[in-house]
Amino acid sequence: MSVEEGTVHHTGLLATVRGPQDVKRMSAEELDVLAAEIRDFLIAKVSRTGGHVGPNLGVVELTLAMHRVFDSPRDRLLFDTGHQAYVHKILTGRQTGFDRLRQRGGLSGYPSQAESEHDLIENSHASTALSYADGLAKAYALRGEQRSVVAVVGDGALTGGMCWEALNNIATARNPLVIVVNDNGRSYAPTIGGLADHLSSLRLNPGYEKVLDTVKEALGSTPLVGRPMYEVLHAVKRGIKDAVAPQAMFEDLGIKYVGPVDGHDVAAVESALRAAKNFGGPVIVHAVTRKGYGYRPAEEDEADCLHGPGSAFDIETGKLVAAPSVKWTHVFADELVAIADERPDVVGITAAMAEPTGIAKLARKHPDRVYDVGIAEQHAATSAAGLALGGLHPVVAVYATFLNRAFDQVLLDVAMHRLPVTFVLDRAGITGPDGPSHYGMWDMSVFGVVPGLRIAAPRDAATLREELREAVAVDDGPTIVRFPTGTVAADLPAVRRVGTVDVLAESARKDVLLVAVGSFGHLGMEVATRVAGQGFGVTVVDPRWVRPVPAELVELAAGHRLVVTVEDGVRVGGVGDALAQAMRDADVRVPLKDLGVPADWHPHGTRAQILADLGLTAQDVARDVTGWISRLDVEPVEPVEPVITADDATAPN
Ligand SMILES: Cc1ncc(C[n+]2csc(CCOP(=O)(O)OP(=O)(O)O)c2C)c(N)n1
Repeated sequence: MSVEEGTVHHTGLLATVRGPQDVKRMSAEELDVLAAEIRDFLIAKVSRTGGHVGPNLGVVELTLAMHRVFDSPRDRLLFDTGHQAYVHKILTGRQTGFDRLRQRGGLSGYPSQAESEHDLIENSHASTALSYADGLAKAYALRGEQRSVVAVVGDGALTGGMCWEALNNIATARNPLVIVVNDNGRSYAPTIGGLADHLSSLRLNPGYEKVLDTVKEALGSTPLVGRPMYEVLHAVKRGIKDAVAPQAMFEDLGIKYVGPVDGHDVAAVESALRAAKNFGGPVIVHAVTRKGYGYRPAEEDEADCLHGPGSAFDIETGKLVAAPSVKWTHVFADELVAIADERPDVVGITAAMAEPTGIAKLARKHPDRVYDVGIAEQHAATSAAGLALGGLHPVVAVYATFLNRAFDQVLLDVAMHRLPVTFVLDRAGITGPDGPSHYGMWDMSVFGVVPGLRIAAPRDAATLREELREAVAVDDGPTIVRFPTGTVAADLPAVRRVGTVDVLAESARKDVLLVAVGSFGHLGMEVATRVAGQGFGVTVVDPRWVRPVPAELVELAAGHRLVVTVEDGVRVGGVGDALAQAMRDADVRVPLKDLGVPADWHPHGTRAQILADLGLTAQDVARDVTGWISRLDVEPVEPVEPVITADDATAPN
């Protein structure tokens, strides 16, 4: 029932729900009211914190039905990606947590074992739930435990290869397992690909309503107790086959198919789930839902049905409350279009994230030169290799955390073939409210080991444009350009350039070489001023290209008494580690301290909060640097030396 229809008389039912057992007791009428109250609750809470509002509005009835049919936590409910588990959280005793959703110390935006025994997998990278389910079902079978395993997977996540690897195994293992396909036709944007076409042919077929009726009749009129499931399924199958034959694909795989069911009809979903539960083998329940259901701004949002506003939004309009600002993504998107206008060989690839990565801008200008491959980062990398072999220069735009998936493809399919593919990693480093799985903090370490791969970390809009151009000019191997989330840093001009390295500030005295990676340029400047205040001379450099380590960086290091690196990535194998190795190789015996992100699971919070927790603020770094240089028995000078910056160098006399 739609919130906006205003027809629901709220009774405070939601407040009485402390666990799944309270939902099991409710009548059909009460469930309607509860669904409406959940929608109101979601909209009210998420509009204050930001979060995945659209996907969760779409799974209200689905989740209610799941908790009525199965006994969580004994039965295992797995949510693929996990961004659509808010309703599950609401029904499992976590309503009060929503005031601090995605905030530091507050409720996670994804399932979390620490929060509840009802949460098992914390994946948040798409397309994994079916593999978890396969393993769980095998484990319960081997241990002789009677527990149901239920995995909810979106049509978007189904475009990921892991799902198909899992289905292949699930079909062979034949263990009882329920796969709920939450088919809303969307990833962020409409889901692409052959599978999506197949599902949507079913949804859009004029016979769909008829099919739904047939299914409802078949399921509704069939006494489920005492009647073999296959008869039910066959009845359903016959009904559907007459209309659109949607089940062929799954049944060809050897997995029973129930559906399509109206995913906003609790009773219909419940019947299908009960039937599936009792079948005793793998079953797919195909539920058709609407993303953002019951909330007009989400339903009408063409871009992504309010998939996941990052911060507070206005309930009336669905628009973000925060004033718009120029993001790193926008700078990339504009420059890519400019480059593509000049270079017909430049094409774009996105893994189901055209708008969030900015590649949509290129798609609007040159629609035939952008490929949305679905949530398939591995395929994106090797398909890019194919495009490059075919004479093009692909730009693959992904969030940094998601390229981890494609390590082997980048290594062997792209780099070993010395192919000119540029990977643009948005949301690199500490990102914030999405928590540990979304931090793009591994890229410089993981991809740093790939032979012939060059990595750039721009510090501001000007260097992002410049380094992107340098990257697409490379024609003998892959490149990565990585930048963080949020508003782009103000341009920070260099005093001079040494090789590829920008010197951002320097003083006559060469005590400390501070290597500020990427967006830490501004932090480096502030550190230099603070440390100069203590009487030590600091040279701040931005290497621009961090892999391979620029030779000039090693030479600069040799001219100082201490080298300090600061980076927005894991320390192990990071820029600091790489520079230390290069210095050892060159017999440069200047001590080096590397600051960065410890290889650990860092909780969610704002980017600023997490960086502060890690001691990556100008104040903390300045204190560290001053302590380290003092301990090297370097005497400070009085009076304090001024730091020379580009502003000074260009200031009129
Ligand atoms: C490997 C990976 N790539 C990209 C994403 C980003 N992402 C989060 S949700 C989503 C769309 C999921 O669509 P679907 O599974 O249909 O769920 P819906 O949001 O439509 O309910 C994407 C692309 C991700 N979580 N994991």
